Amino acid sequence: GTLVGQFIVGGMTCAACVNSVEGILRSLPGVKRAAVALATSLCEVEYDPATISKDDIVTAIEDAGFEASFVQ
Ligand code: 9UX
Repeated sequence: GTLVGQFIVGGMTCAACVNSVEGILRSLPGVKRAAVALATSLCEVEYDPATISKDDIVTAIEDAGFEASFVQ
């Protein structure tokens, strides 16, 4: 199955940051879809919880140099 999680991503200051975060997320095993909105800092990720957890997703965003928190 899949879940759709929403995360707030901090530290994105230009459109290339959005591409960077989306690229990182899409490269993660278990992530099926990732979309980041620069204006709202909201990031929606469709993922398979059997493969990757929401905490893994937060950690991957933080490892790329941004801030991240799970919303719902
Ligand atoms: Mo823009 Mo973001 O020059 O990591 S790419 S600030």
